Amino acid sequence: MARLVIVSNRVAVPAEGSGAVAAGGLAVAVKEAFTAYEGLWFGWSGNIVDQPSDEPTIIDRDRIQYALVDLSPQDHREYYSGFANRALWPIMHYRLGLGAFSRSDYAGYSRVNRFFAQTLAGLIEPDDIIWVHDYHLLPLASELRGLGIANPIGYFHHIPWPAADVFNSLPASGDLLRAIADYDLIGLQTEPDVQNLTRNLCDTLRAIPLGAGSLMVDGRRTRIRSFPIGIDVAGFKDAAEKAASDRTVRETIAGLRTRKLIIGVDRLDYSKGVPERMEAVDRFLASNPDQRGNVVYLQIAPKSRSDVPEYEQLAREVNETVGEINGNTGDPTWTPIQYVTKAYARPVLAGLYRAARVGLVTPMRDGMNLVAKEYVVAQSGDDPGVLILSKFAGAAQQLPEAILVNPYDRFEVAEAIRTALYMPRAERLARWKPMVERMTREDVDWWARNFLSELENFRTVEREPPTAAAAAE
Ligand code: GDG
Repeated sequence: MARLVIVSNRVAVPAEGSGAVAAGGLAVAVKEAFTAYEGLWFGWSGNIVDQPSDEPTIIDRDRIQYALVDLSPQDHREYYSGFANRALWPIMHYRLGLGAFSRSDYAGYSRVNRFFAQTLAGLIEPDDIIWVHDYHLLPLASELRGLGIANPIGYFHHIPWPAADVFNSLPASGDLLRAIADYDLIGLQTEPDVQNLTRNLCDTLRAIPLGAGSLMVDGRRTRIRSFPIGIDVAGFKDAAEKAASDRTVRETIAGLRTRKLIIGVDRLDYSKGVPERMEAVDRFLASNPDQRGNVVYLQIAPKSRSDVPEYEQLAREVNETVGEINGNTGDPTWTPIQYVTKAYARPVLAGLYRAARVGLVTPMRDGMNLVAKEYVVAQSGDDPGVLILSKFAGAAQQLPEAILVNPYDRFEVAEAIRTALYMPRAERLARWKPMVERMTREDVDWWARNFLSELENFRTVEREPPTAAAAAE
């Protein structure tokens, strides 16, 4: 059996004896990817220690080998909280005003990528294929190539790839564009993202298009394609069906009485548009006074990246917005917004999605957005709810039957809530059916197989020799 090496910033090692990988987006995806391969998963352990060892900690569990490295406080601050989450994340999500670039953070980002490459290189065998995940590791292939690693290396970018003018506002953008071309295969979530990166490589680095997504960049051939990530449809559907017996789900439904439930589920991140969505719900209640007391909006938003100042600020803003709306609009018998920052177990989440008449998924930008897909899959086929989805989420490309909205326009979102609540069953069914069918066909397994079969092709492809110009550099 060939070996697949997965590399991600954070590695989720399952508890001993659990027999499964930890739940959560990347962990589920990785599990699918490993079904056809022997697996090694390399990345950060989550531990911050004063003197990280150069030797990874190796853990063997359920057919997968985990190789974990620790980070120093400085690494964590500069590479993770700094460059990855205060410079790359906002820029990739079109939030130029929130981008905080610092040279020392960028130096830390480059240093940790080099450290990952040096530690990983010793574990690579000649027949391995390597699949790197996400924006923390853009320069990893370039570092590995510098150490003589010639194996096929693919990269999947989970977040949006912005238009060239936005990306190029990042002071390190030129270096990062050159580095990314060292991957054999670059996977993005959507076709517009593919066009953004391709155009940028062509305009900025004079890359030459070779057809079918392949490009020659600085004498190296790379391929850029969209691979929209899917979810574990069978598992999620099953959890949603069984969740009716769960206590939290039962009590939430009982507490609603005749009220209709509108649900939002997001990591507390400014890209997800949580305060903007609350303002839209407020607008809806203001212009539909007959609905006061008849709907409840439940927002589940587990805290995330709390050591990054922009996230702290967001948490405060959301608290204030919730307080203001509930204070101004609610009464002793009815609280319009129920807001919780604790994380719920996946089966509970699935049951709550199923109980909700409206799924409100309105990120300002999102690479894909798995919540939109989970909401669709969790619905009952007899009486499905309605998905309201931001047109700036990658998921909108695969879910055009949702009510698509501009999340910046709270009047439009308020109107969509009204449409969703009054939508007749026949229309709800007509919209839901094609979506659930597409999600079932294009699930996480489909995504992983597509990416890996494409990456496998690079085993056999003769790498293009460098052009004379590139060799002379
Ligand atoms: C990145 C990209 C892309 C949320 N609250 C709870 C909980 N969640 C789960 C959801 C969903 C996941 O977290 C969030 O996934 P998203 O796709 O919505 O967003 P990101 O975390 O930003 O993910 C995104 C994704 O990567 C995959 O490529 O789609 O665009 O930004 O699965 O259900 N899970 C549990 N309890 C919670 O309270 N168990």
